[in-house]
Amino acid sequence: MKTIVSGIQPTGAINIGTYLGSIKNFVALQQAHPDHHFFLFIADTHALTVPQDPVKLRQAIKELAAMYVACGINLKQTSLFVQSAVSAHQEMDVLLQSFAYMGELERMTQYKDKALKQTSGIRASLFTYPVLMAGDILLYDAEFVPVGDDQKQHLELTRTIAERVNHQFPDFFNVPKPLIPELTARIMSLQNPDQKMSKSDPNVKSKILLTDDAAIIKKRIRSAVTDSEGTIRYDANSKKGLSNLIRIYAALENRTISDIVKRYETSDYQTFKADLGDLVASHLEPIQARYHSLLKSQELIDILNDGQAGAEALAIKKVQRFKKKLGLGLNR
Ligand code: AQP
Repeated sequence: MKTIVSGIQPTGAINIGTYLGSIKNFVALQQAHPDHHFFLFIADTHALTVPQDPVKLRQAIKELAAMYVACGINLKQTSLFVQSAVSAHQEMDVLLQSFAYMGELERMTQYKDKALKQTSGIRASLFTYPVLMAGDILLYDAEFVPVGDDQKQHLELTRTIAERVNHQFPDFFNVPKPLIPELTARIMSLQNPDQKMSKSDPNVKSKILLTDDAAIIKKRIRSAVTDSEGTIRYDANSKKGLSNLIRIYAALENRTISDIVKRYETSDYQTFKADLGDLVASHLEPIQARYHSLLKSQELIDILNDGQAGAEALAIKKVQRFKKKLGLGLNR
């Protein structure tokens, strides 16, 4: 079975950056790869790399699961589950710790960035995060891993770890390939276009949440930082804010950047922003309706239970085979 793996951390409400960089692509990928099975998980263990309130974390897990389904993933082709419920992820993490080197982990830019933002103790799990991520992917012998730009370095390390294991035990892991969306690899903050739009950004104006109502969405886009030139054209260096909005527009309409620029070349920023506000709001409306009905339903719990069973069927066997290869236990 050919597989594609991806996860999202339940570290806050999902914004349009994660949606365009990750979730929306799954739906397209599922149509493009009908012969592949998708393992999509809520990366709750990863969330513990920074402090979490347990009550909020549990709620965020449920909300993320509902959002995945509401965004239209094809459940016939997907095992959707909570990472911590499949203990093979933790086991694989421990085993792979012995195949990653300190120097490699020290070079990870996400670790360095996140460590800089911490005011108190930096957790060891933040440092070893990429090893858990490697385990998440290698457990299912993923062929592809759809990721945003920020996860590219972690995926390269996953490939290195897989190749290191394969050197000792030929062909044990499939070496996964990243799938990085061209247009939406990095959706930027609406207030600081030098920074990625992030769940953990405390500035509410920096992002559009998938649960925001139409009035808030339009307000956020109206107040998005652009420039004073006043001409609608794409330049990711000198017009970062406007170019970010153009990318969001193009991705939602499944069009190219030049289609959008051409359409608005004689318009002003106000008109463009008003149209983008309408587009985002109407795109999210059906997703929000499905999300709210799923949140309260038994259907969501059933989907997660089925997903967990599907994931365990593969993951447990892979860990057992790995332990045996490594010479662990007595293999009675
Ligand atoms: N702004 C973004 N643009 C494009 N892709 C993005 N992704 C996240 N933000 C953007 C992609 O979504 C997937 C899930 O990401 P994640 O939640 O596991 O981790 P993250 O990248 O650390 O996301 P955040 O929002 O920045 O979370 P916090 O604030 O908690 O650290 C990944 O494929 C990611 O690339």
